[in-house]
Amino acid sequence: MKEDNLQNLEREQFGDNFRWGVSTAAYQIEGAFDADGKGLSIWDVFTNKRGKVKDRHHGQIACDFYNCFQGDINLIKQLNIPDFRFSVSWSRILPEGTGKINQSGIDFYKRVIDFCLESGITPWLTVYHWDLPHVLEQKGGWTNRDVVNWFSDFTSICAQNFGDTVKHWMVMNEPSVFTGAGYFMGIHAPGRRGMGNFAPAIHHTALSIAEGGRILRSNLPDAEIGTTFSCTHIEPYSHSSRDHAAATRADALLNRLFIEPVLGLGYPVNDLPVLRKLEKHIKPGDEAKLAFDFDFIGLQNYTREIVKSSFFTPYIGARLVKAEKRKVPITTMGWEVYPSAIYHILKKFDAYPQIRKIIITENGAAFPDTVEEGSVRDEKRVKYLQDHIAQVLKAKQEGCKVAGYFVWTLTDNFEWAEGYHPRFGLIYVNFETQERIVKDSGKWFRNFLKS
Ligand code: IFM
Repeated sequence: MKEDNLQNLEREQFGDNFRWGVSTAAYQIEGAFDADGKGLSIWDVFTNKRGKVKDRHHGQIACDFYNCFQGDINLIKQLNIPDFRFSVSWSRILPEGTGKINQSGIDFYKRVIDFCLESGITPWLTVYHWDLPHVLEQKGGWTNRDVVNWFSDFTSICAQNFGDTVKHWMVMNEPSVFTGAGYFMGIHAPGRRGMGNFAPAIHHTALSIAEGGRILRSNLPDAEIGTTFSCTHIEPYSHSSRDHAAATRADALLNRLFIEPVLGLGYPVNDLPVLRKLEKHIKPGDEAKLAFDFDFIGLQNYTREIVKSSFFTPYIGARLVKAEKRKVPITTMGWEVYPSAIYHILKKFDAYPQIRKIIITENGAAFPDTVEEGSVRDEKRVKYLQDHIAQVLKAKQEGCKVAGYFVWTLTDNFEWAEGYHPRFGLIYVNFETQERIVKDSGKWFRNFLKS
């Protein structure tokens, strides 16, 4: 898209029905980790271990959204953002993972939802954003097939308690990240490693996504039901057939592993033969159970990756060529700033006839923001958002079935293994005082949404 088109970027170009929002997740913002009967989650336990999270940061207080939610929802309103995506903490609702409901947990989310509705903001609820109850991890977590039943019960409880007021649902957030980082690489909670953990975690998560969809649909026939996936635009390092094959394997792992089973296409075993290791966890009848016809698919894109063949990388035979080494512009996360990635991802998934509607459920960037004279002049983030929204518009104008865009994220928050260092928010948070300052990016988004 040309620069002059960018200057003219206006909300109206997307049409009246296009959804605009901001996304968050319970553990990253709520704090109040043991308040009012909440049980521990795997992130409460993981952050307590030495060497897991930078500077031993944790989410015990985070943005104190548990106590500050009214102020934060007021800020969403001030920024003219119509839709608010948040997740519910499983261990706040079911401290033991299953069984007895903690009514205070239910009441908290009801207060959040009601306050959104009173403020004219539409709530979008994610059932699971990575914070499994610790007691369930002690029983094997996502490697134990019983998790499908535990998750189903939790999903039913959410549907029954919040379904009368919440009309937009997402079953899970980025399954490839929490299974890959948490059960293969050990860099996210619960910190497990290896294929012996990863393979069952993949299959039980995939079954739970589809089952969660079925439970929400049967309880809430009028609700719009989706689930979200992380997607990275992948390019081979060179024209060599080895690098092309490596890029195909990386694409199967990072982009197709969870989406294709949901769409009824099964796991991408042909392009990623190591997925044969899932076979011993697949029971008769499972293949059909993996599919569910979601109303929308949430795609979350931040960057692209360049992939090189690597004989020494087990299972996948491919490695990512770090953006830092490629001398390209990067964010605090070390991710390349490459706006057309979101366009390529939209085109890629638009080509699947099984997908009815796409929503960009996350996109955003972390940069090293500073407060000067009470302001945060984050022009890199303003440009990042403008350039990415322009790419979404380009895809939409070419007929892509994209129907919404949510910024990651509202306030600076706990960025998992990176702690509080990366700041992704439209709103700056002073974590000592909990003061909020709307950044220039927040002001830009407010004006864009008003237009
Ligand atoms: O903070 C995360 C979020 O929890 C899931 N998607 C990517 C974001 C940025 O890393």
